[in-house]
Amino acid sequence: MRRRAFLGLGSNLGDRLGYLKEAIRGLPDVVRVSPVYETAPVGGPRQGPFLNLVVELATERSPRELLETCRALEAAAGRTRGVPDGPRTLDIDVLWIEGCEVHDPDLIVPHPRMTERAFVLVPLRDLAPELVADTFREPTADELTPYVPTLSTP
Ligand code: GSY
Repeated sequence: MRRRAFLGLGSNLGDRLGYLKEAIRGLPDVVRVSPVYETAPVGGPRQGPFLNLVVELATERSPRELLETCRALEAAAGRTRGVPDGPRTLDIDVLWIEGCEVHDPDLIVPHPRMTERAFVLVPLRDLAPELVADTFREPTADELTPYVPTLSTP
């Protein structure tokens, strides 16, 4: 059965837009891509700004298959796992999959921190306003203020 699913993508190292574009090319079953936002880093050491976006899929892949695809794309982008929450060429998180809940040590769906993160909620709301309003929470006016989509489209 094809399910609606959302992935959150971010990059703050090297050719940020290039890494995001390459990842989108490598993802299966893409339906739509949100605008790209340049966002201040949340957590971790001092580091440069991220480019963030959300991708919608209509997919038959399982949550674990999606996680494996995300990890493979991160590795292909040269992602290294050094400093916790440090700068990265590519980060892909499985955010939400229609009708699915997963509570594994290495995979929790819906993503447990997504409602704390305006860099997820804002582009997700662009694609699925009803899902954000009904299932998660609307970003506040203060959170929305710095969120101006960049001119770049992946
Ligand atoms: O969890 C995703 C990686 N990440 C990000 C991000 O993608 N965007 C912003 N703005 N801050 C972040 N901090 C971390 S960790």
